[in-house]
Amino acid sequence: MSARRPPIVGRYTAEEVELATRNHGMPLEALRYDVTPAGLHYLLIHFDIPPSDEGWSLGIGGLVERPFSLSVAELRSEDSLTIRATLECAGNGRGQISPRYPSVPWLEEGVSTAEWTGVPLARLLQRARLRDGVKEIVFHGADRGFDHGLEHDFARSLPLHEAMREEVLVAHAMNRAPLPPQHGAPLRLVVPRWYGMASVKWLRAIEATERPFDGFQQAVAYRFRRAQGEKGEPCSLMRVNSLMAPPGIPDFYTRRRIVQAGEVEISGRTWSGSAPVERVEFAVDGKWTNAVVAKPQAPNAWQSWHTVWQARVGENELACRATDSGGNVQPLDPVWDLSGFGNNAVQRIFVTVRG
Ligand SMILES: Nc1nc2c(c(=O)[nH]1)N[C@H]1C(S)=C(S)[C@@H](COP(=O)(O)O)O[C@H]1N2
Ligand SMILES: [Mo]
Repeated sequence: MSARRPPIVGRYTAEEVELATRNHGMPLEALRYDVTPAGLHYLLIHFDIPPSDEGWSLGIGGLVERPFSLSVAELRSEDSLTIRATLECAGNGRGQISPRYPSVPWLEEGVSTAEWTGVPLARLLQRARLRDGVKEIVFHGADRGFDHGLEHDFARSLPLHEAMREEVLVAHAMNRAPLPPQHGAPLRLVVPRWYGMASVKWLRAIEATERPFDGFQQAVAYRFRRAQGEKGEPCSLMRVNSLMAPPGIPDFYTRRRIVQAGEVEISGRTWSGSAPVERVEFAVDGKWTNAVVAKPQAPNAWQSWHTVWQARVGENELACRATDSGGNVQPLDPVWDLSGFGNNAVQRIFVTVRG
């Protein structure tokens, strides 16, 4: 295996820019939609989008009594469930950390919400009859490439009890239309509440195992680490987070906001994988006040929040910060991570208020 890419400080590299153009984020004005229109949903594609040919089938095997496979048509004809779920990339916020890991340099736009339609994974696993001793379910994607010099298909696993959660879906539709190529056509896994890497796209095979999966994307990537060489903790549930839609109008190049003095409606979204969000605070130049947080619109989707800002002429820094019912609160500054995972530091927006 070749060495880890060393961290970088300063300007974004050509490689980071190329990754960022392939993997666009959600424009923050799209926080206005309960369900993100498919074309505005963020993207994270490690390798290439694989072709989804006519003969695609999904195999279910490994440590099971009755292995079987399903065509896409068969999967579509099953009773289905539609779940509204927020996905966020574990690397969201990486571009704000210094030194940063050379990868997709997300600032804060690697998050979106969609309606996913498909078959509960648990139903397929029950049909295959898991044998005693199964500990994990492994999901194999059809996309292949290299990382750290290691050639592999994108693959991830879930502990059995997570895989059996009723809202974990093998999805064939996004926002009531067939999955687009970039979001996993023809089939993908959707694991609500977990960071996005768990929701394996271009799903080809599901495998029950008795041993912890040691694939690259499980054992090497997607672990929180403070130092090189540490084994680290696996990324799982999304950390508590919030964003506001930038108010006013932007300057084209700097994206700095220009706002008219007076009452300004501020609104945004908030989410946490482990518990509903109870509180969102809004700050102007470091002075915090409580905003109004709406109840969850769906159990696995972001919540909306809003407040009114009395904007006076001048330069201001706006921020927002969420606390979930488990008492988890966003940090004021990024917490450093070797790979830039799990940065849920508060969002800051610089605004010029004019008279
Ligand atoms: N097969 C496969 N599945 C994948 C990925 C991938 O590169 N290949 N990227 C993962 C990551 S890191 C994220 S954040 C989500 C992004 O899903 P989206 O592109 O539909 O928003 O897909 C996950 N599933
Ligand atoms: Mo991701």
